[in-house]
Amino acid sequence: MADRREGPLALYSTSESVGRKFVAFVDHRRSADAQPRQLDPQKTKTKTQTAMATAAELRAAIEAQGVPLITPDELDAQPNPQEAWRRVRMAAVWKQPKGLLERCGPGLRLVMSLGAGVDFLLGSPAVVAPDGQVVVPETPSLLPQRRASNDDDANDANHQPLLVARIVDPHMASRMAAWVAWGVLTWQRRMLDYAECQRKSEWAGTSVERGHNRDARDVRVGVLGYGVMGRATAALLARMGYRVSAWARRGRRRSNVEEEGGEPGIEGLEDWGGEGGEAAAGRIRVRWPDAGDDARLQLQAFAQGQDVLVVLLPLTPATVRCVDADLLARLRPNGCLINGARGAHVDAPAALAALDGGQLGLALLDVFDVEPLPKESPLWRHPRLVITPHAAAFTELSAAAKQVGRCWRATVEAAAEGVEGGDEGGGGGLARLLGANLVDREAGY
Ligand code: OXD
Repeated sequence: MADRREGPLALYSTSESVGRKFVAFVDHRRSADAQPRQLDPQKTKTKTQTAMATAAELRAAIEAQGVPLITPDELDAQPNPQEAWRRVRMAAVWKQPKGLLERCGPGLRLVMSLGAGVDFLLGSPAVVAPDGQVVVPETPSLLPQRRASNDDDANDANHQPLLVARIVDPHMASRMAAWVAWGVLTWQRRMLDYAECQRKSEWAGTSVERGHNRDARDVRVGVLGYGVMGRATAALLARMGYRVSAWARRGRRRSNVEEEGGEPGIEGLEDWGGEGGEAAAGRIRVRWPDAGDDARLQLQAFAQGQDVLVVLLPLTPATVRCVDADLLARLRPNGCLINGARGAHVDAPAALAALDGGQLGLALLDVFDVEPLPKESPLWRHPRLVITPHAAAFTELSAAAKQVGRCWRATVEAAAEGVEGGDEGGGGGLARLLGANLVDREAGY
């Protein structure tokens, strides 16, 4: 058990399943060794073998970055637990138990998600699962925006911003893009039909007998969400020749685009900072809602006539259940739905009905209201539904650990320099130091 007598601390709390989200590059000759495996972050780039990490390996990799991680139990076992909790400056968490962060003292400046999503931190509305059960997100913490810097004096001037950060892994984005492309191809090239024929050892007299090849240039793909994942995915699909549009939740100024709120922008991809900084050949039509009009109507207009709808949005109160029967009805018949974001984006019974009625020819889902997907869920069994277990895009362990290390150093540095508060970003110097890892709490990502 860690015995930490002085200095700032980083609270570490994860759900049991945290390791499942990460892959580590390991020397396969040693992977059968005792647990935890020896993962040398310096060597990870030279190995081609990947393996699922364990929670212990994640912790070890973060500690190797110099982050003084400490679990709640270890904090409670300190000689002076109350004082130890007050020394927590940052919390690195994944689906932490409810009420945990509230135990930290006012010195807590940063809560960092050990994943790409932060909905479990910012709170998302309860949703109704396909079986009618109301699902309340595991940890609707609803982190306060600001915390008093002094327990006895909670006046505004003494309130410090509580910032939220997340992991941003470009490899994760390209993994997501590949998973989506696989789904689009599975639908476009009718792989489920062929697989069924193969099972029956029969082509003749089946639906594929007079099949034709549909070209990518005839397929319209709408990507909902134009963040790190959405951009990588749209770029890959555009390179593959699909007619790609993207739905951004708000306009963003990029170096090569003139953005007019609400106007459809045509964006070249030169600004895409994906892996290798490669410029893509295709063009992507990017739209976002005009503040003046009903965003829902505009989303419906975006979905109208698409063949494939890909969901890569953050989960916020504004996006929960955004894919419902009405939106699916806007697609061209026999369309395709792909969800790599959160289960709560999609009204699953509506998706099942659309599959039954032929409005959808295929749905590919990686995320569900309840994970792991309960055995009794009808989503296991529909013949036109392909499911994966939140496995579309794992995070690379060493990249995640380095980012946690960087954010930790930023937190300590900002505290030492007294540059935490003050400016319009609400986080002052720390917000700047966090860079791409910083979450815009209002936007929800
Ligand atoms: C993840 C996430 O990182 O879903 O896997 O947020």
